[in-house]
Formats: sequence, structure tokens, C-alpha cells
Amino acid sequence: YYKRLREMAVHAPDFAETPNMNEEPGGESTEFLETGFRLRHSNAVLDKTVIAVDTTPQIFKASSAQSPSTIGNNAPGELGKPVHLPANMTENMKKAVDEGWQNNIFNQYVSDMISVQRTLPDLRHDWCKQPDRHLRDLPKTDVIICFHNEAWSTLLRTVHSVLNRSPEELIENIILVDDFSDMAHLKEPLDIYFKRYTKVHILRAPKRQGLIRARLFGARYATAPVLTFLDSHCECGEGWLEPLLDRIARNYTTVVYPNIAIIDDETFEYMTVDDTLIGGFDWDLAFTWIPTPKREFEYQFAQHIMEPVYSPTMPGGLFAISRVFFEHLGTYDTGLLIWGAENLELSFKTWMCGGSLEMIPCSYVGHIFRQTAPYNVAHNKHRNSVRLAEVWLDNYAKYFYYNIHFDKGDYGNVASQIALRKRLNCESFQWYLQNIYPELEIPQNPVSAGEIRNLGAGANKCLDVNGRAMSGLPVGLWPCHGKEGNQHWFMTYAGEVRHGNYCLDYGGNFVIIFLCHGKKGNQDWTYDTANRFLRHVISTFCLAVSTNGEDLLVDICDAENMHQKWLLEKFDEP
Ligand code: UD2
Ligand code: MN
Repeated sequence: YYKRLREMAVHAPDFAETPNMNEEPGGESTEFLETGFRLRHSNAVLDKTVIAVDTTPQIFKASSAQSPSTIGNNAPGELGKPVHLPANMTENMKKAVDEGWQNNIFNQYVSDMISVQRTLPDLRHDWCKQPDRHLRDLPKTDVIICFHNEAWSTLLRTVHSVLNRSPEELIENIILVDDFSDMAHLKEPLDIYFKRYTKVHILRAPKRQGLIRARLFGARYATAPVLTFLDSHCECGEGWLEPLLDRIARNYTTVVYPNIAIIDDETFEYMTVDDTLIGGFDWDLAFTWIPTPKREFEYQFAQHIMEPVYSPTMPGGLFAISRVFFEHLGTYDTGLLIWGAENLELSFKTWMCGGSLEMIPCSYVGHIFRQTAPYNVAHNKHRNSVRLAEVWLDNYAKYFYYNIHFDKGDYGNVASQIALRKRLNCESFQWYLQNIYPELEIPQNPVSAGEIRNLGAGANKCLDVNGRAMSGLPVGLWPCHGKEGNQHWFMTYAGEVRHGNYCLDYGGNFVIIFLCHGKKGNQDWTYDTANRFLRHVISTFCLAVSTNGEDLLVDICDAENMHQKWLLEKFDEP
């Protein structure tokens, strides 16, 4: 099928044949957007003194305001070079640096030192730069950038990187969506700053929408045939746009995302990454980077390593899609709140409902990846993921639910999403896994899911991976905390006791975890429900806790010994 899909892509409908782009998107899903907002320019008068409201440290103001032609390559961060702060900072400077980190979870102080129009290295392969690489007539795009309390310098740098490194005629509008920020620099100063840039429009959400609804709020005012979304802390590289638009021009059902470079969160160095990483996901429904599968390489290498690569999922923040196709797919599920899961939703939909998703190696866009979000995401990510699983995962949803202990919580109503899936006559999730992401390991049906508790003295010790899953590490014993995480195990019908991809393993010495190999051997266990033994099959020994309750070991099975008895959570009689 995969090969066929590849061939089909060549014969897919032409952009010119797409239906009327000006049709209003229908359905209740966009109702919330009817708030009467229109693209507008601020009427405020340009007044440079107001711009000074921004939090840029005074000493560096000058560099931020200069245009690229007037700064040398030695100015901070030019050509994407790292900026290192001096070791002997004054107390005031240290305070400013700390505050920058706290507000953004990246080094705002360093960002503020760098020109908002800094130069970047051209990371592209020469192959990408050949003029006939893309169609001559490319469709225009609106660039939609949503932000909630973004720093001044990173937001401006994002916009300038679009303006400076895109062909003017391909950008219809840059639509900034202020998702109810409360930072002062994002209000009037922003309006004033962008007043002289006629393509830049600022929309303000009347209340917090979350990034998913904020994007739709912006898309509502888009008029170009292609929508391009960017996070508010990106930097587009030279020639980033054309190869994205080219793919959509050739086939409007192709959704594309760039080769995402890393902007270091501390030094703001613009760094190249492995070109061959694409999007996957795991059974926590978290996005993961995966190496390009071999079958895809075979296809790609036959052409050129810089050819577009099929990708099971996208990271979510940076992508371009035909407006018509986006609307055809019902845009996003508007029940997804604040942050998370929308990237997988759009990825699954794209593949399952007639489109394809590609990573475009020639298109470089940098993004600041941060350690955590500056706002609370966990609750919404959980809720959003449950909606995703309910609508798109069919019988595979259970593998996610095992991981969340079947705690679905209140995830709202998904009837309209299920109806959409039916109306679009989308493929099954099994089809998606088999054809688009065959590399994803499907967990064996678990016999149990959750903690594994020893019943010896006190019965309060649980098997625990000690916070770090790595082949060869001994398995720990810690007081049961009932919070999943390090104490979450699956016992599978195949006899593995799994923590993620790691398996309980006994090779004659210690009981360790080791990458699951699926070959039974040292990783083969049975659970004896009568005696509550966890028996290691090839050695015939039983998993046990030492008499002092400290160590995990195996021993000759003894039905009288409580230290050999284990309680497996959510145990299911096979
Ligand atoms: C990644 C994506 C992000 C989104 C998210 C999953 C990349 C590089 N980033 O997380 O785009 O798909 O996964 O949902 O692929 N924002 C709002 N309103 C909010 C919260 C955030 O407008 O309530 C903005 C925020 O200012 C930023 C964007 O949405 O521009 C994404 O947020 P993020 O940068 O915190 O997410 P990230 O990159 O960790
Ligand atoms: Mn981001």
C-alpha cells in the first residue's frame, strides 16, 4: 500500500481544481469564532517612546532596533551564533536573567541582546537551492502566529524572519493572534510597532482560547489559499517557504512541516538537527521524534535525500496546509483546550481521511524548544488526549487508557467529531498503523496494568525503576506511592513484565530492566494466581524480596514465604 500511496501522490488533484476557497466553513465547530473581530490595524500613532515599555535591558536596546544592514556579523547572535553571558554578572543583571527564565522558560535576557532581525546561517543542502526545485507559480499564504505572553524580542524576531526571508508576493498577511496575554508590551506597543508593516495584523482574543482555538480564530481571517502556522518563538531560514508551498501546490491534500532547527533555549544558537528525524508518537499519546524508517529512505534515496519524507505525525506548531483541505478535515476539534494533542489529531485525520503528511528537509525553520511550558498544560493534555483516543483510536485506545489507568475524566462531548469521521469516510486506525506507522510497537495485551506490590512484611513495597529506565539497571523496591510513573508495569500475555519498552530481566545475577527483546529467555515470567508467585520461567525461581525487605532477588519458590507473593494491579485472568 505504501508504494501505491507514493505513486498516487503524483496523480492527486491539482491545486487549480480545488473547490471554492471562499466558502464559509460550516458546522457548529467554528461558532465560537463569531465574535465580530476583523483584521485591523491599530489606530494608535507611532510613538517610539511607547516602544520603550518593553523589558529589553537598556544597554542592549540599540542593537535590537538596528536593521540587518547596519550590524556587523560580530553583533550578539548574528549568523545564529551562541551568546554566552559573562560569569561575573552584576546582581541586577543576574536578577534580570533569572526573571527572563522564569517568565518564558528560555533565556529572555540573551534573546533581548540579539537583533530582532539577526542573520542566520543557510543550513540548506545545495540541492535545495536549485531554482527549478519548485513550481514557478506558487499559491500565496497567510502566516498565523498565536501567542500567549510571548517575550517581545522572540515574537518580533519570528515576524521579521518571515518578512525578511520570504518572497514578498507569497505572503498575503501575517496574522498575529494575541491569546489574551496580560504582558504590557503585547498591547499598545505591539500595535504601534507593527503599524508600519501593512501585512501584519493583530487580532486579540476576547478571552483565553488556548493555542488550538487561537489558531482557528486567526484562520478565520485568512484569505490566502494556504495557511501557514508558526509558534511565536521561531526563526525562518532562507528559502523556508517555497518548498512548503510547492508541495501543496502540487497536491492540496498534502500537509507539510519544515525541517525544524533548534534555537538553544539558553544561548539562542541556531543549530542544525539530524535531517532524517520525523514525527511519531507513543502510547502516552505524546509526540516523539523517530528516525526515518528504512522503507521511506529507500524511496527517498532513489530520488534525493532532501526529497520530502512521509511522516506519521507532526510536532504541531509549524506547518502549512491548504485552507480548503483544512476545512474539509473539519479544522481542529474545538473541544481541545489550551495545549496538546491537536498535532496528533490533525496528523491522524490527514492520513486517515485522504491526505498525506510530509516533512520537507529543504525548509528550515528554527524553534525554541523549552524544558516545560510556562503555563499549566498537563490537565488539558490529558483531557485532549482522551478526546483524541475516543474519536480516532478505535480499539487501540485501550493502550493509552492502560497508561492513564482508565482515568478518562470529563472529556466533554465528542459526538460531532465522531460524526465528522463518519461523514469523511475515514480509514480505520488499524489501517493507519499498518500503512503509515508500522514501526510503532503495539503492546501485547496486558494481563495486568499498574503497580506490582510485594505482600511480605507490611506489604508496602513496589517494583520501581528508580527514576531512570536504562538497560542493565537493577530494579528497585520503594514504598508504593500509587502514582504510576516509576511503579507502572504491564504484564503481557506473552510473559513480559514491562515498563515502557523495558522488561524485567533475570540472567543469573541481579534482577534488572533491559530493553524488551520479545524472545522470552531471561524476560519470560508467569504469574501463579494461586500462590501469587511471579515465576521466572527458565530458572524456575520466584521473584522475592530479601528478609530484611531491602533487596530484590529470585529464590526457590516457597509457598509459605510472604516475601515471594505479589499483588498485580488490574490483574485480568487470561
Ligand atoms: C508543541 C508545538 C506547539 C503545539 C504543542 C501541542 C512545535 C514546535 N510546537 O509545543 O505548537 O502544537 O506542541 O499542543 O511543534 N499559545 C497560545 N495560547 C495558549 C498556549 C500557547 O496562543 O493558551 C501559543 C504559544 O505562545 C506558542 C504556541 O501557542 O506560540 C505553542 O505553545 P508552546 O510553544 O508552549 O508549545 P510547544 O512548542 O512546547
Ligand atoms: Mn513552541
